[in-house]
Amino acid sequence: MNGSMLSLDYAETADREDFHRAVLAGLSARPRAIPAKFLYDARGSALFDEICELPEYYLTRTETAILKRHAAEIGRRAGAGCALIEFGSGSSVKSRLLIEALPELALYAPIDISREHLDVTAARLQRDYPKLRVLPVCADFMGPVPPIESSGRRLGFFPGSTIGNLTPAEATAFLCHARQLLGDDGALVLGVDLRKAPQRLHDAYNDSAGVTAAFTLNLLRRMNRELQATFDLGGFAHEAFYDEREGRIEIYIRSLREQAVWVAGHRFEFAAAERMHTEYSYKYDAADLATLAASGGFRIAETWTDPEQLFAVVYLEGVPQKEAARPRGTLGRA
Ligand code: AVJ
Repeated sequence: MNGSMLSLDYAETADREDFHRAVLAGLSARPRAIPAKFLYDARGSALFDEICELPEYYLTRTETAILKRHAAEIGRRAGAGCALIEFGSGSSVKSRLLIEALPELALYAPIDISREHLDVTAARLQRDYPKLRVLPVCADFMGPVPPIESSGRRLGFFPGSTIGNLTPAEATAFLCHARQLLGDDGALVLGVDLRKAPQRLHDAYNDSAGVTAAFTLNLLRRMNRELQATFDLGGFAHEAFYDEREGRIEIYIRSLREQAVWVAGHRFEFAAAERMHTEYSYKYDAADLATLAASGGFRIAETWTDPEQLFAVVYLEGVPQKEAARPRGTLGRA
């Protein structure tokens, strides 16, 4: 990593101990569930990059096309000298589009839970943009983030429909948190997958090459490796379906038979056909989006979509505090 690059670290929220704790809690809960953020170890991140290239997985290429088409407009809206803060940056491919479109960008601060991914990506960006101040922040963007020093207006970037992994309550909590971090004059560029024909959604999470299945089941491999677990990879299957009423894809790991597994010295029994939840992927429509934005103290300044209306990139502006609806749960409850 670049020796001169400063970085901020809140990694205690993102390490092996956190995984250990979450897995034991998740396997003891009913129904069983493991948080989606743990899908992204080195192999999981590589498999996700592969998913993004699949013919069925339209999300990444559609969002990239929207960003390309409207990057200059985003740059004009944000204005000169702002600081770009990315939530869950992964390999930062899309960030380059904004970095190049934002005039006199003062800072690029990618926040990511995966230390290796973050360091590699930040070093590469620093090399490609030697004059840009790059400040990698290792943290879970849902939790506390160390103070980031920057001048100018703050522009948040949360692409990829990562917000789709969050339940509505979690998405609201995220937006409130982002709103605080970005400040009163802050803005947020948010990528969201839209509601569409169920078959199209089903195919995107059940690709014919089996990459999505490998991505989901990698969680078992990770437990075997990091938590001395004894999962038989052939004894479980990936399952993904679209629940139209809820407007979300649900993803599970299903046990193919009755079996017992050891994880970090604890024994867990799985009934035949019992499933373990790994992900939600919420799909939005215009009304959902407006409600979501307002619940987090933002208003929608602009919505850009592709011609097929598969995906949306929205530009959210912070609603000045006095006008803002208070975050849910703080009113009338004290
Ligand atoms: C990274 C959360 C946007 O929900 O589409 C893709 C993750 N899981 N295929 C999504 C995912 C299975 C992805 N997000």
